[in-house]
Amino acid sequence: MRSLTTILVTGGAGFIGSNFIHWLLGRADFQGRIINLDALTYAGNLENLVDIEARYGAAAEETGAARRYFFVQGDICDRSLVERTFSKYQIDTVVHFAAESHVDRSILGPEAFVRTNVLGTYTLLDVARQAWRLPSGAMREDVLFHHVSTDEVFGSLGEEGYFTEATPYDPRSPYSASKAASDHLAMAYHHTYGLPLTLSNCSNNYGPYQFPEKLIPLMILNMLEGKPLPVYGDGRNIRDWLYVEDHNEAVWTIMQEGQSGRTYNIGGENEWENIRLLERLIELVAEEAGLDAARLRGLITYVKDRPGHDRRYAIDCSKLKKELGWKQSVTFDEGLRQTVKWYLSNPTWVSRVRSGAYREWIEKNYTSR
Ligand code: NAD
Ligand code: TDX
Repeated sequence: MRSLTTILVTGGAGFIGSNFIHWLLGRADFQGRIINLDALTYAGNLENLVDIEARYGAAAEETGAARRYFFVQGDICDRSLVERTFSKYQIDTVVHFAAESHVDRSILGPEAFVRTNVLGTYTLLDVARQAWRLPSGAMREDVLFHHVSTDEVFGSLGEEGYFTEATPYDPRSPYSASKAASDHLAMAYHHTYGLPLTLSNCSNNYGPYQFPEKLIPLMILNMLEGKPLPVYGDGRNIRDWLYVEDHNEAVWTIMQEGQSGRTYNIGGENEWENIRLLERLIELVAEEAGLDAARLRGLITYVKDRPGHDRRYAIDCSKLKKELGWKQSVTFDEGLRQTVKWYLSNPTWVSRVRSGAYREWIEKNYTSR
């Protein structure tokens, strides 16, 4: 029986990780503790977690409640820090989100991707293997390492077909190659050392707190600022979109009930050509922000294609649905509208993230370490 009570969340200050922490601590049936280990790269933002810190962090102790949220600033490649964190908090579960995650950056500078995604994942796996070994040499059975990965490891689809758990890996960008390597290491630690481990490969996420270098938040903010909307190539590449809360619910379902040593595909069953998605987003932003849709459409600018740009991703997630009973709960229209509203109602977050000024804000406002 998995313990799932003292959870090391890596990359918890990023987009999906911070949504995961909100989502899990908001569940009445989870009474455990979360330790968020994050290096606070450009993509990590503690402002995403201010309410969590206030409610479950050091401030909670002052009111006599048990502290359930801890933040550790550090690099997953730093072995001694990872070891200290395991030992100090007696970690029984890891959910590993930390990564360099943006394909365009991986094309410009692959080294950080190899370092964090490959070496960082190796470091976490190896520390977990040592920390969770019993004096008898056997591995504890109440522990779990959940490795979060992407559909991009499978490569690119043509007009037909879907990625299943049996699709051979065929990564085509430095980002997806580094994630593929991390997936192989994770599975190797399960097979070789018996590390209790589950792995998920998810399609494109969207929702609050996403750094505005990714398609949806970039386009929303550029519309609000009247800037060009850069569409790569012919705009007809296809992505399968999933609301971030649905991803997190799937991850938690797998952590609770997934079989150790198995991988699970998570997807939206919601394929959109980039240009069609942009047209829908324009309608929503125009409605929600009171802007003129025709003027926004005039901002669409076709630009040079991303090198090695994968044509189509589409996930077959029937195994997760059938075996573990998960399903998507947020429609694309609802999720996109909620996302647009979130960016509209958080102008301060947006301006700090756009200017990089949130770091000064953290220094001034964030006291608990
Ligand atoms: P993100 O870039 O928003 O956040 C990454 C977080 O990891 C940041 O908080 C950053 O500070 C932290 N980090 C980076 N390097 C680190 C290091 N060396 N040590 C410690 N922390 C470090 O990423 P995201 O979009 O939230 O993605 C999270 C995970 O989900 C990644 O593993 C990604 O591959 C995977 N994924 C993302 C998507 C998506 O659409 N965003 C889809 C499928 C899978
Ligand atoms: O300005 C843009 N113009 C554009 O046409 C950007 C930023 C993107 N695009 C296109 C490229 C892709 O076809 O939009 C699509 C989505 O691009 P991204 O948001 O960069 O996502 P993608 O490359 O599909 O990867 C995402 O999904 C899988 C995440 O960034 C990964 O972390 C995740 O693993």
